Amino acid sequence: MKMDIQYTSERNAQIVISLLKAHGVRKIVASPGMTNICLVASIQTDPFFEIYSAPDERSAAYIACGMASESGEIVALSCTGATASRNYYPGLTEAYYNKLPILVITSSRRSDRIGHNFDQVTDRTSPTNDIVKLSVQVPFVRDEEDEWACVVAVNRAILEITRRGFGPVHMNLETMYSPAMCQKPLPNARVINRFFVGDELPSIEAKRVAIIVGAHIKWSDGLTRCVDIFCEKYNGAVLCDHTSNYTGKYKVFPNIMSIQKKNDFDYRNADLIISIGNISSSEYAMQAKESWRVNPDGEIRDTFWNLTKVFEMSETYFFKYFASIKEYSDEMEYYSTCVQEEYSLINRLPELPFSNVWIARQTIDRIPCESIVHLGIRNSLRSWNYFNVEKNILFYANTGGFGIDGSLSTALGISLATEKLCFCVLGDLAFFYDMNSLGNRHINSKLRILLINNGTGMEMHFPDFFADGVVADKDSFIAASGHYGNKSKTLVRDYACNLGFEYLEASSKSEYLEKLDDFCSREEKNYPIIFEVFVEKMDEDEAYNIVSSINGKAHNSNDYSLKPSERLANQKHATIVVFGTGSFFRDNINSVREKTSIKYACDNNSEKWGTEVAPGIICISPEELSKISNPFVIIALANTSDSLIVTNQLLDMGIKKFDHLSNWIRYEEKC
Ligand SMILES: Cc1ncc(C[n+]2csc(CCOP(=O)(O)OP(=O)(O)O)c2C)c(N)n1
Repeated sequence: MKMDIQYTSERNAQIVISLLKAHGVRKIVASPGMTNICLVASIQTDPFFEIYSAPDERSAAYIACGMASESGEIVALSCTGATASRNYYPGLTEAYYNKLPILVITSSRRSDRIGHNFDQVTDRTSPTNDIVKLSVQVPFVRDEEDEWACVVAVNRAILEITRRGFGPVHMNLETMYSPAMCQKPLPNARVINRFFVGDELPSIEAKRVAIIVGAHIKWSDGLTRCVDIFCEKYNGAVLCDHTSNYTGKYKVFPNIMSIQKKNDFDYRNADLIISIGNISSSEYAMQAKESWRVNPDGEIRDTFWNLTKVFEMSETYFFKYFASIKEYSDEMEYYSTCVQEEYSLINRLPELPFSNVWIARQTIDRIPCESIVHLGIRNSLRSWNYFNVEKNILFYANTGGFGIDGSLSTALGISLATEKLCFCVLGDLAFFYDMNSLGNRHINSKLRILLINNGTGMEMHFPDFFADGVVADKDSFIAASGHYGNKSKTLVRDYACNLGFEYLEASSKSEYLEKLDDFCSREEKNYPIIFEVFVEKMDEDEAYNIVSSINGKAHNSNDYSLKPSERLANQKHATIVVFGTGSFFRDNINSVREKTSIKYACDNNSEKWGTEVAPGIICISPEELSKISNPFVIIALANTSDSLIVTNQLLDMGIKKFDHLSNWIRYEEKC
């Protein structure tokens, strides 16, 4: 007889259970308690698992050691709060030094309660060094980002147990004691796998492959060749910005497209992303279902929220292997589409005001071949990334920490380690932050600094960015305008000249172009140069606006950083459905109607289907809801547990745009 297994409504526990199954973790030693009820109650009826009970946690951990060493399988432990997990220490110490595959799942009420005299809530956020290889938190899921964080953390924890020699790993699973055990079937959580050199590697079925390169050190010719051949065989393209330093045949520069307010370009439609390199300042809004990460560090880094495979190996090994198992294909359709889109947009770019973007456009092709350019965080980096350059220039930016504090020092460091010309482009806040480095006695004549002085931190001014929606006055404290001589014409000049720099200055397009040849000259100079360019922040603003509107305007349909009522305003094209038709719905329906027009109500109770639950509002079934295109669901349930069940139900139906009416009410009460 098929058993009717029901799982907890707590999403984080569902994710743990689903991934235990996906990674083949069957054996569990459970100790008694309250906070692990949701987990244990769910798995005890699932015949996949083989559960043993051990009332004493100290003994449980040693039992797991014995089972793990004899079976060679991963053995999971489950315990509750109080001092339960403390009693795992002796057994885990044994497991750590004997490299036994044990997964410790400690359950707990929410970690926010640690240290506030709540009974049994102990701190498990930093375990002793030699009891586990890794410890992760699996918090209660309240939104999409929590869910993503749980999926990644649980995959990472399970994969770590068998990586680079076995060993115990810990996860702390939060609970809210949800009584509902009505989830069936168990929703699948995204599985991440890791591959090593020598493993049988998976095949690539994707029709279009986007290789996305973050900040990357200089490429070897061998790696460039392997990637280019890979692109020719798999209909691939290399999506990158300057800091990627890729100079091969299949380079696409999508920043000019991805910055568009209306980004409806086909470059986004790759089937697979292969991610290499480090942190990038570029976001391409890809639509790919899946991403793979290739890096010798083998870490789980889910930059695109859809990671399924990590390849712990060199990039060259990876691309060479995949290129070797496939014939050439005639199709380079993906690359040609991307490049056509990129160039057609660049060709439509109108004249810009005198600004960082205008300067980038004028200057990038004038930088001599074989130079090095260091781009300041972040307006300079962004502006220069709109424009591709077909020359051998090496680019750097401090994208590791994104600080504005060390651009000049880093550029100086580069100039000390090369014979090449070194350019540094940066804003005034970044310049003054680090200007003492210009007095360093090792400064040399290879250094050329382009200072774009707009008298403010432009990042905080741009109309589309977060700060704009928050406050009107950004100059006073948000963007730190007016400091450092407030665009003084003499401050930098005198400092630079006194330190032996050649000083150039421009306040208009014509002045800039007049001096650009000198600044970019290939000729060896006797002095380092500072070229200070004074631009107006209004022009910076306008230039950004023009660049980001070449393809027309559009709005963001699902911006989670907005207040609840603002989110509604962004759902103009969605069909609004209220889920739940009980008393909470009846009490609040009028106030919801004041904010938006409701198309339907929906309920799990079949008796309500087809009836008018409020004047003019018909109740539909969840099945009917799943057929509506572009729904936005307002969950009208006061009880957290019920809301959770419906949240899970919607996610399972593929509906990701929803909000909780209770949040709105709380928000309005606060205001
Ligand atoms: C050390 C540090 N402090 C603060 C920030 C936040 N931040 C990012 S960009 C930016 C403004 C930089 O202004 P500026 O250098 O004048 O360049 P602009 O944006 O005006 O071109 C700030 C303050 C940061 N990245 N690093």
